[in-house]
Amino acid sequence: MTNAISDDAVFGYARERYARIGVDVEAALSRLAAKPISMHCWQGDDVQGFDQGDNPASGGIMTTGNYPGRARNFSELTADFERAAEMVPGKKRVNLHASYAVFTEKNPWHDRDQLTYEDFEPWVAWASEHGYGIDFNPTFFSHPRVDHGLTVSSPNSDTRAFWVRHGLRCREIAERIGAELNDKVLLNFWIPDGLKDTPTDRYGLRANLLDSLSKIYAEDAPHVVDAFEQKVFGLGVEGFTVGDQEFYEGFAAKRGGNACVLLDTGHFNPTENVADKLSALALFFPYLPLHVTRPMHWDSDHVTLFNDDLRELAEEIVRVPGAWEKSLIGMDFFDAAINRVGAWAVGMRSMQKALLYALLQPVDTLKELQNEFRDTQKMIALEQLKVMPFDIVWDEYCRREGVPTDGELWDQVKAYEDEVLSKRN
Ligand code: RNT
Ligand code: ZN
Repeated sequence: MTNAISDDAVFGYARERYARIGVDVEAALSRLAAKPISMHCWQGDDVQGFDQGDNPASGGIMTTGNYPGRARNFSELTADFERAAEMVPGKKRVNLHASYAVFTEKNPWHDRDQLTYEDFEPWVAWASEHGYGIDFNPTFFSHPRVDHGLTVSSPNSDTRAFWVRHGLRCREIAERIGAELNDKVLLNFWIPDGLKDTPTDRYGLRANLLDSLSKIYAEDAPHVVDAFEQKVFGLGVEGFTVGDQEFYEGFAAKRGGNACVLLDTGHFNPTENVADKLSALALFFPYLPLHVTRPMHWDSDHVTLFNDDLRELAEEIVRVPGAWEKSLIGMDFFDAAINRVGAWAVGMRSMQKALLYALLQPVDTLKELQNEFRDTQKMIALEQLKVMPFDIVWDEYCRREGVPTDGELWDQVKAYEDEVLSKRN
């Protein structure tokens, strides 16, 4: 079937509609194409990693579902990642976890407190080849040395020391990756430490955490952005979380330099608005790292979708002065119940969509309406934005970026499933 109206003509119409409300579509498209989004390696293998055998993730998190085709090693995971990335417009980074150290015959397995840069060299070579920047995370979960749900905050000094060494090694590795790539690496600490039931000594555990972090962060690491990710609770540790928002904001603010807090959109109480937090943090911190996910009732890490929460987050990234540059956007979902490559693509594309939606707004006018107390007019303007011809601009962006439009996506996902994923068992 041939189209009665060319894609160019359709796009020209949409561009004109946006111009009439004061939005420069071309400027929005070029801005978006230059903003990297960090794609998490762990969607491809259900957060299992390579260092603990074939064991499901544990330590406060869980992946559910058993769709066929999980990536089982470095070559499968990188192949799947590439296939998903080819279906996502815009710039990509890769977000790695320490549990994805690549062990070979020449570089046999060693534990997490002994990791070195060499364990990640295959990732660095692969990422450089594809032009991806790298972000990094220590892995304080899915490991036998997690003791009663605790690592660096444990009352047991051996346990603490093991995990302090892990933190130190990861910071060295991140610093080296940044130096090799001449880039800044986001090093994000999510420490799941907590208790199943009501604590009787909160202070003691938090003092241990502070002592351990002080050791891990004693040195400067100029290529690293040091981020801390709090959480309300984890599975099996519902009673208490050692590293909460107050702890990490205090720690990061006091340390200064590149230290900051990372907001995971699934880690707050359900009625808290994560988007609302950006403008406050932007006034105090040099970076705004994010884990974008879709919680359902709990931190379920469903695939991120183009919904109201995501749009509001993207609007803050665009509206808060400096937040476009300060935001380090990373994705953090893992669904094992659907095609994992499709999940990756949809989640990443949703983030891109939300940023585009936010960029296609007359930001200065909207601010003026608020500041001049023209509230009814503001309401009408926001309602109009919801029905603008957004899909046409999105399709054009996909075409320019050489990736499938939404209408073409499933066929590509299905072809990879048939050719590659369905042959794994
Ligand atoms: C867990 C945190 C954490 C992990 C990843 C694997 O609740 O969100 O960021 O999901 O590091
Ligand atoms: Zn997270």
